[in-house]
Formats: sequence, C-alpha cells, structure tokens
Amino acid sequence: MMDLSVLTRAVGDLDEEAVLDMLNDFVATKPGEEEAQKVVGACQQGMALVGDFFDKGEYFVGDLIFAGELLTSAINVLKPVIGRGSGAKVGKIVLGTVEGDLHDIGKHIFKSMADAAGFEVYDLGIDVPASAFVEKVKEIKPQIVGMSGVLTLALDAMKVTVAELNNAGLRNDVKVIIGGNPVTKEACEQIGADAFTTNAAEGVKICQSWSKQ
Ligand code: B12
Repeated sequence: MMDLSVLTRAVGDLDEEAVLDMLNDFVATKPGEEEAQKVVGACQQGMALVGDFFDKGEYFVGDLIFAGELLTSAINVLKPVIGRGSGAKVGKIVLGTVEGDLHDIGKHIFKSMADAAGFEVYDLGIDVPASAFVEKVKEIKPQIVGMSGVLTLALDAMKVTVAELNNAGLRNDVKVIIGGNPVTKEACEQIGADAFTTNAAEGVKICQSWSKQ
C-alpha cells in the first residue's frame, strides 16, 4: 500500500506527474475496494490542502482550476477499482450540484461509485435550479435525490430545492441525501434532507440501505 500522506501532499502541491504515477502503480496492484476508498480519501484531503493554500493567498483561482482537472484525471485512473458492482440495477438517483455552485468533482466521485454499485444515476450537472430537480423527479420517479454543494451558499440552495420538492407534492416519494464539504447534521436538519455525508463511499452505503427497504 502506498504512503497516503505522500499522495495527499502531492495533490496539495499540484504535482500531477507524481500523483498520476502513484495512482497508476496502485491500480496495477489490483487493490481491493476498501484500499481504493482510502486512496480517494487521501486525494480529497489533498484538495483540502489546496483550499488552505488558496485561503492563505498562496494559490489563485487558476490553481483551483488546475486542482479540479488534476483530481478529475486522478479519479479517472481510479475508476476501475472504486466499487465494482454486480451489474444489476438497484434503484434510481437524480443527482446534481445545486444552483449557484459550479463544483462537481465530489459529485462525480459519488456518481462513479453509485453507478458501480448498480444505481441508475441521472446527473443534472452543475448550477442546477430547484425547478430542474423537480422536473426530473416527476419524469424519472427516482427513489433518491442526491444534492451536492461545496460552497457555504449551496446549503441555502439545497433548502430551497427540498422546499420545492415539497411544494410539488414529491417530497414523501423520495429520500434526499446531501453531500459536499459544508454539510453537517445541523445543516441536514435545517435543509430537511434525510441524510448527509462528506464521504462518497458512505453516501453509497446509505443509498443501498434505502434501496433494500
Ligand atoms: C477545485 C475547487 C474549485 C474548482 C472546481 C472545479 C470543479 N470542476 O469542481 C473551481 C476553480 C471551478 C472553483 C471555483 C470557485 N471556488 Co472553489 N474550490 C475548489 C477546492 C480546492 C476543492 C473542491 C473539491 O473538489 N474537493 C474535493 C472533493 C472530492 O470533495 P467534496 O466535494 O467534499 O466531495 C466528497 C464528499 O463531500 C462527497 N460528496 C460530494 N458531493 C456529494 C453528493 C452526494 C449526493 C453524496 C452522497 C456525496 C457527495 O463525495 C466526495 C468524495 O468523498 C475547494 C477547497 C476545499 N477545501 O474543498 C475550493 C473551495 C470550495 N472554493 C471556494 C471558492 C471561494 C471558489 C470561488 C468563489 C473562487 C473565485 N473567487 O472565483 C469559485 C466559485 C465558483 C462557484 N460558483 O461555484 C471556497 C469556498 C468557500 C465557501 N465557504 O463557500 C473553497 C472552500 C476554497 C477556500 N478555502 O476558500 N473551485
């Protein structure tokens, strides 16, 4: 198993070559899913370092953009080993990054893992208004709505989306899960979601527990 702190540091330093070399070597060892999830976690911690450097004024928006591309490439390398499902479809999820928020790396990680676990995931993309969630829920009739957001402001948009689902009479037909760095138990309660997580693998487990009910 690779040294995860070295990987975290390399992501934080935006050392693309080192990150991709480490991940390609890791995938070549045919790792188990649990190990692969630890590696995803180390990359996620590296992104938190990027955020810290940005806060301190050492990194700029261009660095955030590069970090986004770096993590997308990293997840593409890891895709074959993050969650291999049986192929049987277990339920439908309507997913999106809420209005005002353009961050989608975490959403993509969750989507890849949920896909692999057998969910049909309808990804509405980024900056998704509440009305688009409502329309898709009417059309697809999913069991689950997943909302992603990384900006603090995203929490307000999540609350509006749950309220709109409620107004449309759809709230009781779906379970709602929220994910992204700022989500907390308190936020989950205020938003009116059923579950929250800052970890995609845990999110998939929660969705699996719902689809068995
Ligand atoms: C990369 C990045 C960007 C990239 C995004 C590229 C992309 N395609 O996503 C770009 C350059 C576009 C960007 C833009 C901006 N960003 Co930015 N960005 C980041 C950074 C460095 C990493 C975010 C990230 O990808 N994290 C890694 C992922 C894997 O983590 P995650 O999203 O939490 O996802 C995990 C879980 O939460 C979960 N999950 C996520 N979604 C879901 C959904 C469901 C349903 C489930 C179950 C699970 C789940 O699964 C994932 C894996 O475990 C963060 C720093 C940080 N600390 O987060 C700042 C950060 C989020 N950005 C910030 C800011 C300020 C901005 C800008 C305003 C900058 C500017 N001045 O223009 C703009 C805002 C644009 C907008 N309107 O959204 C601030 C936000 C501050 C705040 N509190 O609101 C941060 C925290 C940086 C900082 N410290 O200041 N950013």
